[in-house]
Amino acid sequence: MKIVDAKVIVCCPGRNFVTLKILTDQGLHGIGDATLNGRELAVASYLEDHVVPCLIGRDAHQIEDMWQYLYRGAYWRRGPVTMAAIAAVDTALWDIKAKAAGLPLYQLLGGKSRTGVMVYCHANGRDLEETLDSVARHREMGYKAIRAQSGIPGLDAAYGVPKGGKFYEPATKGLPEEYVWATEPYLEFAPKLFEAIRVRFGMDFHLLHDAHHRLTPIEAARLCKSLEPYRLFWVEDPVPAENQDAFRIIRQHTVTPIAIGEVFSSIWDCKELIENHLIDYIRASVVHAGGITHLRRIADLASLYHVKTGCHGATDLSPVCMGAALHFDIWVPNFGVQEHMPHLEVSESVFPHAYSFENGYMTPGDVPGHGVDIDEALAAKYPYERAYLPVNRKRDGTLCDW
Ligand code: CS2
Ligand code: MG
Repeated sequence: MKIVDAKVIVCCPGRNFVTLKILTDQGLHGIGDATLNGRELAVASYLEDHVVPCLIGRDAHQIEDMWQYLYRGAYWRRGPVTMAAIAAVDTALWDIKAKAAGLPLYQLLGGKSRTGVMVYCHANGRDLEETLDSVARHREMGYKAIRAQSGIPGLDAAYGVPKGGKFYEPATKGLPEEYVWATEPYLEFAPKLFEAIRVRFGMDFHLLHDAHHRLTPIEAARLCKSLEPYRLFWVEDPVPAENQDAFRIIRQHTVTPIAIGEVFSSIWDCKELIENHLIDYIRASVVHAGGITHLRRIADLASLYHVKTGCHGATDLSPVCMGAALHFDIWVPNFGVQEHMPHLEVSESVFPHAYSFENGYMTPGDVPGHGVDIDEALAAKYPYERAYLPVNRKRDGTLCDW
């Protein structure tokens, strides 16, 4: 089966998405997510100008060879742009192969390992009370795992909290917004938030939190130790992870589980963390970590060290990525949890899909392929609009991690 065409579709139905569509001489097509929030056009160009010309005429069934060709053949390896482009090709080819076999993608990976995919949602609020109300609403919706993020007394903005009660979307049009961050009020407030949640709702559900790369290792150790009485399922991204060895400091002080990896683009970003038992969940995703082919390798390494998967699933990962992730999730033996941040209706309208949510679990559906498609005519009605993720500064103006 030969690749006869491939196109990059950039659209903005509620937010920007980049989608690769590969067409074959047997009339089958496959699609892959290539969205890199805030740098979308870099991946679109990488695909359009450098990858697509190399795809035409190649055998669509040779997924592994294509992956190696695009990874090793580029000479300049790894990184978020390259690996999102490779991911899009990989995901589209898995979609095609499963369609050609007349099977849902998970069957090609090894079949179901569980009846459903446990997902976690985002509860948030501008203050403690609003966050408690949001946790209550999400428990009523049937979620078994809930991430809680709250505004922090003394700070105007906090990660994960929408402004003005709107739907949370961190990327904003125009130039990057700048927020003020201070660690001290956050470390003071966080234990109070999680104590209030456990006092009001008890211990019978999974409670998660995202520190979003903002702490030093010893600050992260202090946070995680202070949250031990509230038995978190994980604290995510406690520290930026370029220095994987630094996580030893966190490990020495606390038994709160650690999750990391949504910004990772290859197995090399997490090899030390996994091999030294420094994390409990790996958050790498289909779109950012080289597709199904590479994410399987990361999960297999993780399984040797009792590390489970916890794939990133924010709204800047398109429904195409969510669909492919759910096939991966329902197969992968060392599954932990899948992030579920429901897309806007307008986004979902462009990406018809077979996956569904019910009572805290998702299933990928059983149609051939990964079960997601793109309505190109509708996508064309939502042209790209440049948008950026925010930038954080400390009160004295020092630039810090958002
Ligand atoms: C967050 C994301 O979902 C998460 O865990 O870290 O919202 C992240 O901020 C965005 O995906 C960045 O584009
Ligand atoms: Mg995160």
